[in-house]
Amino acid sequence: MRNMTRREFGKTLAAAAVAGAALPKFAFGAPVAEARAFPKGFLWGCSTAAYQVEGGAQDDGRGPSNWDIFSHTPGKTHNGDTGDVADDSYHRYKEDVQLLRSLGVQTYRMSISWSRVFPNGTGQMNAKGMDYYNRVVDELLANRITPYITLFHWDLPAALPGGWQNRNTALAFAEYAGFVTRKLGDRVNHFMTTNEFTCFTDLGYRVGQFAPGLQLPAKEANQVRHHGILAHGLAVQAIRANSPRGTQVGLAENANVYVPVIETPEHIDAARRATRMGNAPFLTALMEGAYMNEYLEQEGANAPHFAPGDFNAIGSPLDFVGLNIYTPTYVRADANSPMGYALEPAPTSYPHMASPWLTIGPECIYWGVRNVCDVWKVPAVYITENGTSSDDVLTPAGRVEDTDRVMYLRNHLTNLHRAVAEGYPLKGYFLWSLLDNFEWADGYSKRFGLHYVDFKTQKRTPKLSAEWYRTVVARNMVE
Ligand code: GBH
Repeated sequence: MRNMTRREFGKTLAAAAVAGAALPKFAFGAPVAEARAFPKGFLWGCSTAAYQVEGGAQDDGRGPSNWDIFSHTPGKTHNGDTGDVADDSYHRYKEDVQLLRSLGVQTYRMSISWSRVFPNGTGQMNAKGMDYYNRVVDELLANRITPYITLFHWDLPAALPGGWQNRNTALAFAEYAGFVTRKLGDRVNHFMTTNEFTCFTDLGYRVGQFAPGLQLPAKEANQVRHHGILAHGLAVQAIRANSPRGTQVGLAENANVYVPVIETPEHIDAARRATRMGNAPFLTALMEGAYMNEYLEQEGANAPHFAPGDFNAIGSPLDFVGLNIYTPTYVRADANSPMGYALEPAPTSYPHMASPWLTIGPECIYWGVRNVCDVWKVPAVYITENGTSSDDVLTPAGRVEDTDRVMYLRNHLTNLHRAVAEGYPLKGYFLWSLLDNFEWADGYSKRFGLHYVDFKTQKRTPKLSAEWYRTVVARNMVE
């Protein structure tokens, strides 16, 4: 190195000082790895559910479920669509595992069709049905993808008398859960009992929009809710009794997510109160091992009946809570209301995604995690579903440019990162969904997949969002 004159040396120092003051720490536009990096070991995955993807409705001895019957009843689903064929994953699961592999995800959340394993719900087991899940699990593991299994994602064996109106259905569920964990527990370490209580209880039995399509009075509908959470609790016990030590048990719940209208202590407090009361029949009851007095008072003579001991099961400690998060509910402090909060309904101008119910508010994914952790101190949380429908168009060139889905996901993951940065015990994220599939009452009219499915040919085409998600997973970071 040549010697510098004093003057040159002085100039260099001055320049460095100026640069130090004026330049940002990182160059503009360059990715900052630390900024939105998820922790090492964070699990990225995709989610599906049996009735929405499998098809093979009558194959190998599967019994009918309430959704087979409901979807085959005229007027119940969009266009009379059914899950008879769906994505035909019953026959194409190997191809679907390769889609997961090409995304680079570490995990896959799938559900089991109860009536494939027990065609009548109880009694005689169907070995061929169980074998299918053995094959899927083995295929996933051979591809180094960890299965997370939901035992009940709404498809209830039709043979069970009275469905969820009958308390015995909860007992039957526990038996089935114990059986499946005995069969898969050597290879599957994570089980979720039920998916979204409100959908298979209230929407099925009170509102009637989902199977079995009943509109029961409040007293009976509240009893259905109770049987739902009892089923969960008894299943937790059955899974623990029938699986190796270390098996992790949780559920997937679409808890109402309350977002403070302004992030100030009073509104944050309101969001916490709303989290307890707004989830009183379900998550609150599980987490606290009791119904809130306010819930019982509110329901009065219509409050559910419960047997002594029910809450021993219902309040069983969980290893994790899975949250399905799509939309926010805004809440504010309100000193005039008995519970100290008031909900803010969305103005008519509030924007939404392709499904009208899917109002946009990406901060909900952060508040969902935060509220649940702050209120109940849960040991671990997963986002077990998050995603959106889009009016996807397959171009002649074979592309789907779903920029709206990418927008939705990017905003949610950015907000989810905040939960990670603040130290909440978030372990993983499952995107809904791997594939376009049978969207319940909306039939095939709403597409939620990272892969476009041509339902005539069953051809899968990765969308722009698949490419985007692959990049997120590879970098373990949202840009
Ligand atoms: C999840 O439900 C489900 O777990 C999954 O199976 C489903 O495919 C996915 O979301 C996408 O919908 O039509 O206005 O009456 C999310 C919670 C509850 C949202 C029922 C739609 C119907 C609203 N869902 N709700 S409306």
